[in-house]
Amino acid sequence: MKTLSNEEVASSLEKDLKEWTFKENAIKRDFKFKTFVEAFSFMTSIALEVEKADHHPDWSNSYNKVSIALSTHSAEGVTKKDIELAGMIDNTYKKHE
Ligand code: H2B
Repeated sequence: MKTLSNEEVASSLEKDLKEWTFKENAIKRDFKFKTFVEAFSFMTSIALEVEKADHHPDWSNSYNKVSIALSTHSAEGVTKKDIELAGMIDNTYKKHE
């Protein structure tokens, strides 16, 4: 799969993914919850979906915070799959916040 150009990534973020930033060849967003259980339940919902799609986030969790970076490792950059996954993650967040 081919990577998107910097301009293509920037315009996708501007349009639908306003909370995401583009840095270090990945798109990134930090999420915050009231509790660890809420953060972990958000991650669990995402985990089941990404496994089905066979496209996985790079992420970390600290108590009630989850930091996510998306890139396509095999393409060494951001592809359409990452933009789609960011949209799915935002929708999941709306159900969990
Ligand atoms: N996730 C991401 N983010 N990038 C990949 O290149 C990738 C992946 N490759 N999940 C998948 C799994 C690959 O390893 C399997 C074999 O399809």
